[in-house]
Amino acid sequence: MEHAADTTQHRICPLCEACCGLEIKVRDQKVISIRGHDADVFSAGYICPKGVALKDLHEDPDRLRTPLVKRNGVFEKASWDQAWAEIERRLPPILQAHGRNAAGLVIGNPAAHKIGLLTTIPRLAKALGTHNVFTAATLDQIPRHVSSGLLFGHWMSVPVPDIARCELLIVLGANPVVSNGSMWTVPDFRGKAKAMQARGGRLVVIDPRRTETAVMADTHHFIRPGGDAFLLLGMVHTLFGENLVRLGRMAEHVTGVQDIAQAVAGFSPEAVAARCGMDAGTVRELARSLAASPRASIYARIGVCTQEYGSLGTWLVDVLNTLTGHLDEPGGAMFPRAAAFASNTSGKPGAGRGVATGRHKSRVSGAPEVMGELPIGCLMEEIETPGVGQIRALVTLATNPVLSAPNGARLSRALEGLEFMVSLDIYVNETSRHADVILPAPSPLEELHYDVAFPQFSWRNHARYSPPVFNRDAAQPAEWETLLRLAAIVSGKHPGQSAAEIDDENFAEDARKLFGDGATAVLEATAGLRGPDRLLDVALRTGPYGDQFGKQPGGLNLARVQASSAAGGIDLGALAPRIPELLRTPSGRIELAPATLLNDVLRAQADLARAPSPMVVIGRRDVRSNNSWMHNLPVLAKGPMRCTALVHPADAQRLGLRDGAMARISSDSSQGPRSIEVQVHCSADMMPGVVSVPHGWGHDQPGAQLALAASRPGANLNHLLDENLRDPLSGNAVLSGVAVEMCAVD
Ligand SMILES: Nc1nc2c(c(=O)[nH]1)N[C@H]1C(S)=C(S)[C@@H](COP(=O)(O)OP(=O)(O)OC[C@H]3O[C@@H](n4cnc5c(=O)[nH]c(N)nc54)[C@H](O)[C@@H]3O)O[C@H]1N2
Ligand SMILES: Nc1nc2c(c(=O)[nH]1)N[C@H]1C(S)=C(S)[C@@H](COP(=O)(O)OP(=O)(O)OC[C@H]3O[C@@H](n4cnc5c(=O)[nH]c(N)nc54)[C@H](O)[C@@H]3O)O[C@H]1N2
Ligand code: SF4
Ligand SMILES: [Mo]
Repeated sequence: MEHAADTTQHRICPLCEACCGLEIKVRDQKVISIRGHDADVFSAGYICPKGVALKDLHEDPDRLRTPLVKRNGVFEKASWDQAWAEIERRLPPILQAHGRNAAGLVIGNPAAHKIGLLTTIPRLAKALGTHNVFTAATLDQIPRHVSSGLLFGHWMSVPVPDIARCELLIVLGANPVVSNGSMWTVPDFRGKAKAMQARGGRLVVIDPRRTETAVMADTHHFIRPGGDAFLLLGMVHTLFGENLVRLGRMAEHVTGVQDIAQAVAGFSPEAVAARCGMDAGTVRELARSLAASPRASIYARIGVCTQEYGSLGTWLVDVLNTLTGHLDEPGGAMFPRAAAFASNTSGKPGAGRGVATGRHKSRVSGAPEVMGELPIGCLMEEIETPGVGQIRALVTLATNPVLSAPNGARLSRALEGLEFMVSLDIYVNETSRHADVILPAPSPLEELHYDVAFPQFSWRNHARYSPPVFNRDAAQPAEWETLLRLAAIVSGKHPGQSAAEIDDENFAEDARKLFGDGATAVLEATAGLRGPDRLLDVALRTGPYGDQFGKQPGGLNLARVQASSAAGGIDLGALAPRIPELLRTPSGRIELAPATLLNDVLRAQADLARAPSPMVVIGRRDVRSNNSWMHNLPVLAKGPMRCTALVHPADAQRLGLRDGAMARISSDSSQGPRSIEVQVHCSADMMPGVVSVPHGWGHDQPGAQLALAASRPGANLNHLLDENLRDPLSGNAVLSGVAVEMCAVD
């Protein structure tokens, strides 16, 4: 029933990369309904069940409303002043005694969705001054950044399929019907793919499981997990072998094509067939169809990144799109042009410094830094191993590596050995339970929203902003304020200053650096703004569509984007070609054949004949789940158990597994054997020899405060995986294609 006092608020969903526009009805400070915002220029009313669950998240009794301080091993509710006092008492002395690297910083996935975190984390990281920075990127997409950085000169220059115009889309190791897209912001993938099919286009899916995306595809091929780089090498080989290379407009912008021709010489479709579990004819056909379609692209995601050859595979996808003339072409793989915060729209167009990796290395294993971070698999050894630079104090922001990363049991033990740990989180989860102080983040409905990262990967250009739906409790700071206070404590600067004062000082200093004599005018033009709003205003105004502080009347600024919220934001048009302007490589070209990747082809060559394991495990996502943290929300948690092991009926029969009964899955990692028990579901959608188990479960750990999740904990896939297995180029964890054994539980 409509009510006179109801108000309608518009809000971008902060939960996944699709960034859907929501319409939220509010009465008496309560959410009454959440639906898709039909007028949203970008998502046009699309929504998934997780968006609706924002109501449950906001109301979740387990969500933290006050800081917690652990005393004698037990969390006690504390005031913000008490929490800050505890941090001040315990954290700086550790850094003073042992140096900056004694601190570790771990950043999780939700940070990517929060402007307050993304714009302020660099300040905290600088204040900490540690090399020991870890993020969920090394469980996820860092290989994607490696290829982008090396080829195009910036980590965030990611080509995405131009789905509105393409006629052939090959999807490799991604399930966008369920995940709603990743490193590709594409709400309602299904609707867009259907529209492509209706205009005669084709969707091809390559996945060890006949996924929800594969089901709607025109063609689905199974692939042996971990075999993608080999399939792709075979495809590149075919392009050269059959004279199908057509660089088109890219010809004058690319270097290294001949090096690639030489590097792939040993990877004929026949040579790679066994390694990727596909026949040579299919490999060849895939290459031919990509080459023959005028508007086509190949897109790969997490299934390809979370492998031993994660960087190689991701790079080869870019190589294939380039060699077939689909890079930067309408209907192909194109680069979005974000309205704010994109490094590939700032500085001098067409060339730059490029990227570097390995500027420092992890202390224990010597793993190279990539994008300023170390592989999260190295976190435990850095805490456990004595010596100079040992991590003794840890700051975690919106993360749950105890469930999300391999071997959480070892990580839990390591965390217990820390001298001090502080977490910024909304829950006492399996990771933050180990903290000495937990600082609560507000409910997402209590924060303003503008996506910093995802417009850089979006299917169409847009600018959208949401104000907070609710006011915060008077004592509850915004996340950016919490981070600035934390940064002040560890740097010893700004004693006694409020977050607002610190922000004003920081901004004035940055404005002087950035605008020189123009700083005063910028300060005046943004007076009245603070925190992320002020940074956003500057980013929009100086961005590619900006008003340039009045020089481009009619251009974007914060006020204009804010004013468009009820109308569903501002549409900035279809993707348009950006090469060479986008490039930031030293040569000003697409450096298509970086030495590190050519070397990695040699590693693959040496590994070409590796025999298959009889049974390997892969992951799975479910629409009603989000990594490790939405299992406490009633609207999502209801219904059948989602943490199940899918196996092919023939495997079940061979192994004596019964549908619906429990099975033990065991692995033999570098740290010894480990096993979990999961309910079996027989499914002909699985490739024989492959078992699929979702990640993010295992909520049976003592001390976590997630009552509903604990009532159906599920098993932790990552307990089986090996923290020491990773793609050496990017540091990304190997989460897919790991050898396991299965047997029935008596
Ligand atoms: N085996 C396997 N493991 C995987 C994956 C896989 O495919 N297979 N996927 C990996 C991927 S892609 C990712 S991104 C990682 C994710 O792993 P993580 O980044 O470690 O985190 P999440 O499981 O998403 O948990 C995030 C935590 O942030 C908290 N949180 C939620 N919202 C907010 C907020 O607004 N502010 C703050 N401060 N905290 C908040 C929640 O309490 C939650 O516990 O998991 C990875 N792990
Ligand atoms: N509902 C829901 N949505 C989410 C998330 C969630 O947890 N739940 N997580 C979000 C996050 S953090 C991310 S990063 C994105 C990820 O988004 P996607 O990359 O689309 O993720 P997945 O759905 O895990 O799809 C990976 C696919 O790779 C397949 N696969 C596994 N191993 C291999 C292999 O070796 N080769 C090939 N070719 N395929 C393989 C799997 O079967 C699976 O279908 O999803 C986001 N969206
Ligand atoms: S698809 Fe993602 S962004 Fe859209 S409503 Fe669902 S969780 Fe939110
Ligand atoms: Mo992710």
